[in-house]
Amino acid sequence: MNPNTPPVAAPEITVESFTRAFLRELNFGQGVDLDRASANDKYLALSRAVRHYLTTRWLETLRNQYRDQAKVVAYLSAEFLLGPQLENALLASKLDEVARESLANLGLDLDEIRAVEVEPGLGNGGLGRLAACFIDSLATLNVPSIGYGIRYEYGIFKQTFVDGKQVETPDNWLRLGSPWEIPHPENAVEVTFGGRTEAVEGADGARRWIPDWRVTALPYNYMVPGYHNGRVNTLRLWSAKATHEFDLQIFNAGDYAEAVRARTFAENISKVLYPEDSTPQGKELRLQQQYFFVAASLRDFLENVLPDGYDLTKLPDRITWQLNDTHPVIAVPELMRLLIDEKGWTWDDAWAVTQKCFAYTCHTLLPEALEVWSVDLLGRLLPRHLEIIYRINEEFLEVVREAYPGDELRVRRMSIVAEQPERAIRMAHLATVAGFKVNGVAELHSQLLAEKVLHDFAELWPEKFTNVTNGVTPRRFVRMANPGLSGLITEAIGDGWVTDLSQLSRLEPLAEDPEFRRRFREVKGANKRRLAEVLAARDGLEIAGDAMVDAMVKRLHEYKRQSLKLLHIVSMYEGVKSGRTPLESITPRTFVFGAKAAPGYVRAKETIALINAVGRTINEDASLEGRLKVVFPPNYNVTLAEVLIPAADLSEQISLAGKEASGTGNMKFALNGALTIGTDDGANVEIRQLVGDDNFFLFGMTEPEAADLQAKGYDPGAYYESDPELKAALDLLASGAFTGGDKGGAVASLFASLTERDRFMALADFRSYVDAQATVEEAYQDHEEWSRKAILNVARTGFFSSDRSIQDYLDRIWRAEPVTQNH
Ligand code: B1H
Repeated sequence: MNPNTPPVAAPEITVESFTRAFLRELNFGQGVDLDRASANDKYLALSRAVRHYLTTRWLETLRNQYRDQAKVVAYLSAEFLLGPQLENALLASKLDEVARESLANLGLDLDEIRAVEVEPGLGNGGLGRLAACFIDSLATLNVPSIGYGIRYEYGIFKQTFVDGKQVETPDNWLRLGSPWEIPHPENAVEVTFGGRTEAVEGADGARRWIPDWRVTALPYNYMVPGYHNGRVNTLRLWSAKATHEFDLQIFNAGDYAEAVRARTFAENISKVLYPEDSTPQGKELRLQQQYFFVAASLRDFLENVLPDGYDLTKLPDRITWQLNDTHPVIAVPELMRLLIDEKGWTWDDAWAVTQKCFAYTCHTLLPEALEVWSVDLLGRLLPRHLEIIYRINEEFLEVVREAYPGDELRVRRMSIVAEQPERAIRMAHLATVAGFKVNGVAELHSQLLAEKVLHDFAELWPEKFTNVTNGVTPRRFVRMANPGLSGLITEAIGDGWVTDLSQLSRLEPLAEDPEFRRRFREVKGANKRRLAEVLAARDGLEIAGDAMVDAMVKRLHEYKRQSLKLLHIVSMYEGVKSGRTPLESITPRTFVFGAKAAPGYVRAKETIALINAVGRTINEDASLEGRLKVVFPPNYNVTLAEVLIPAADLSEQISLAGKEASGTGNMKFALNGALTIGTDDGANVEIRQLVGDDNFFLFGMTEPEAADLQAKGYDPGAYYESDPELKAALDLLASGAFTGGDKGGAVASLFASLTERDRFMALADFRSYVDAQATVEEAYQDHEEWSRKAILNVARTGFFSSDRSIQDYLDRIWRAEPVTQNH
């Protein structure tokens, strides 16, 4: 890039110029007149017009970045769950009002056009959404950074229900065109796979890798605008293309069909996101995806971001590669390979630099979620990397042996190479050995990481371990999702909170102001009516506009315990039906579920079917007079979250203590004025500490209590026998009352799992959960007091901004400086 290119002037922001820009895109970009334009035409034209306004800033950011050569944070993540882009771009570029007015002048409605957007679902859940919040905050905090990931052609599957059972269909999100991406074929790089290695004479550690197949990684750039600060960072997502070699083969080999098959094979790499949240499957294609995007990203940084001839011994001054879980950890041996085999460095020099370039974020505590690659597979796909990992391990184990002479048991525990049940590479160990920092995602999680999952490593290198509690972007999840509340807050304390969420604490005195509480309730009420409208239009679901909204939205997983929520609902229902609970005593409540199950996760799918079955029975039971309602809109995604969360009164965060690493939905709900009913798990612990015990409904075992019970031997039958309400609820479920008399299938299977061998001990927490729910009922009766608590939740949870998380990463891990844009 020529740094002397004169900057392009930013287009003027006026209603007239915006209208012209929009019409130009409609006429010349889409080739249609306004009267003939489809909704999608308008959406694409509007998006491109907005994009143009941001592009000037983008080019400027890139130019400054090149000039300043500042340290860059590269966030390597297999998932970025971005959510809809248009509104965020409008907000960041201050175009929201202008666009609305200019469209209105043309007789168009901005919200109608926005509704056309299909969100890029390039992530599974919390981990992918966290990456999206982080790049938003990095841009807003003026940190030079790049997100690197995969441009999956199909994102997370679309969920539908057929007879209440989950059915997955492909998410063809690119079908109608994606106005937010710009392909850069000139920056394509090749990534190779397979083959063998051979010796290179006289080299220290170097080997030659003779791969046997290759693909082209084609980058697509996405803009990541900071909020009102003139910075636009880049998210670079890679798409796999067959190389020209494949085309030549078509002619040379004469086997046309085989050549086309090979093309398809290569392009499969970025075809689809693996829909597993928390439980990675050791599939070959997944390892291909991981190496594909990581190899392309490292090469891109070294060749396109660094200036020609950059002295790579200074690499740690220019970059931190943040590893979002173990998915990109193959980057470690890849950097070693580049330095040793391609640049001719010695092993020791390469290792010295590599160790300073990577930091690792762990997102889990579940042993089954820790990624492991069989040596057989890794050696077949990446033979050179396997050799490098072996040598890293050898040298590492020497360090261990030196620190703990004679402790071979420890050596085996810590080894990067597992021997049982098959020889395999433990990616979390590799990341911990190579990373200069390892962090968990909430206080409790980081503590348990150091005490349990990575205990030996924390003992050896205590200074390596740190915590960065997760956060969420206040732009998307408050400012955009909840315009009513945002207006109320801004009126009270000004709009500085959007980029400094700690200012929400200034709302605290207003919790005591009856007028403010009234207006707060008014906003909540309007948000509920908006939710009711969306659910009616989207799914034909009907909910009351004024009932308590009790929401449990997150991936379906046993450890999150949707089944415990279900038992509570069944128990309430059973109470009314058996006459134990007078109907009039029940506060009208709408239970809202949102959850996708991994397609191969049978128990999770059975739970979905049962929730739908119970919901149907309750919703159709006229004797309840509509006081209880259960809705499960299919295909919960970011778009729906933005409507649901602002409408919620109660946030369900009920995982078994010690299992949920952090949670981020919990933060979004609290910030939007829902009270939490939750266990002492993940970031719930910090939420409760901040909002105070009076404003949080705590229940269940603590982590040490749960660990204790597990160790002593958990006997669910004892709970079933000794708690008549629990027994009645379980028996009602087992009787087939919700499943048309069917006592087998999902009913029998869930019953057995809860009463015989539940790893997540739902029955042990049932009593305390149901009691806490009774407290909720009581508290909700007192509207004034409930609003007070809800406002205090908002005022006291400013800590959970992802801006704060990013500042913590900067202080504790990256040591990179923000670079101010002159705008
Ligand atoms: C989280 C994952 C995850 N932890 C494997 N681990 C995946 C693991 O494709 N896979 O194989 C995908 C995702 N996701 C979540 O991360 C935690 O469960 C949450 O507690 C946490 O809030 C979130 C962000 O840190």
